[in-house]
Amino acid sequence: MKKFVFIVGAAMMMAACGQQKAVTEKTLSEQLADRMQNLQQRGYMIGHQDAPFYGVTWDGTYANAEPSDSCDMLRTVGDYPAVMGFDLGGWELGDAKNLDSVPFTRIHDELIAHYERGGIVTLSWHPHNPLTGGTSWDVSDSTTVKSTLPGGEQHEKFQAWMQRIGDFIADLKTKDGQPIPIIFRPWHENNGSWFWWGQKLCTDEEYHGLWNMLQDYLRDERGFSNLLWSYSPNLDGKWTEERFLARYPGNDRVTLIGEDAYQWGSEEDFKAALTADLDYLCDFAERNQRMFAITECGYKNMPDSTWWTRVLKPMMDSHPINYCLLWRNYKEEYFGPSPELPCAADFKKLYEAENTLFLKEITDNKQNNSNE
Ligand code: BMA
Repeated sequence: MKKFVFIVGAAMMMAACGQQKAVTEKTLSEQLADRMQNLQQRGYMIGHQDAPFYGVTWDGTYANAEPSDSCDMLRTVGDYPAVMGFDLGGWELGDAKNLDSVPFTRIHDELIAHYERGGIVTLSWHPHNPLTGGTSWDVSDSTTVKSTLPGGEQHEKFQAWMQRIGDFIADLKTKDGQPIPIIFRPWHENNGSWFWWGQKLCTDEEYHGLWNMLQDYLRDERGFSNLLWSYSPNLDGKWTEERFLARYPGNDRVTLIGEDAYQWGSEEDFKAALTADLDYLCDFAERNQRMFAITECGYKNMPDSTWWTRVLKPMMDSHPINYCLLWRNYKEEYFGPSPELPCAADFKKLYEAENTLFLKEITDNKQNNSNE
């Protein structure tokens, strides 16, 4: 059993009583930000993408699957991830299943279920290429972003896509009809050039145009004050302030700065790049009073059974990060733990560490900070 820092909890309860009025006036996304900041005083949360749908040895995506309790993290350590990630790719076309074959009805239900069990939820979006009809990864035409902007040939189509995304978000409500606070993370990994909104696929102005168009629509036109906006480029290794700022949407548009960081090559290269990026981005976040998270992470098919505590954990321990979301587990490509894998014992060590937060450790805190 882990020890909790009761002093922090007591201080937060006192603060919550003293500021009852201020707290009730905050939007759902501001309340979520407060909760995340409070949690960060205890450590960082661990998350997992698509946790309730499939895993290394099981698949619950079939048509009439029951809401699942087969989550690989739960099977490995006996607790759910604190943060669960879900993806909307395909919804823009009206598909019944997302790009990873998960029925949208299940995404809707499991996102709500995780929030209702006290967890934190995040949505990403891998939309199709509106110009070519290909996937997010279709980078064959560098005018795609431009085509979605006002005056562009795909602008009308893209507006319809945004409307569909808005309709999905509007449906994410608790049983008593309350909207769910969601970390929303569009247009990610934009410093790479593998998505149609990537570095070489649009100018800085076009990228800002794309970001602002989506945000202005969802936040202002549709009025979704439950979305906490996350800007999350990819592992870079050589950020400069000038280059980071060139596509940063701005403090008025971003609450959480993130980075997607996978080890693809050598351990040495990964450590050097991530350490450099965490040094820079955590400092940027602090200077700008934003939060920071590793918004996607992993080492594909985990070839190293001690990676969690030997490689990743020391870098997270030495930087002020809010959470780390491991990417999805499925049988051909997995980034999280599973009891059958050699890395399971090491993941249990990560779980046992005092500064790593899973669902059970964040749910008491939720009660201290909620308005209900
Ligand atoms: C990528 C891979 C793909 C997947 C996509 C969206 O990183 O995992 O297989 O389709 O994310 O989830």
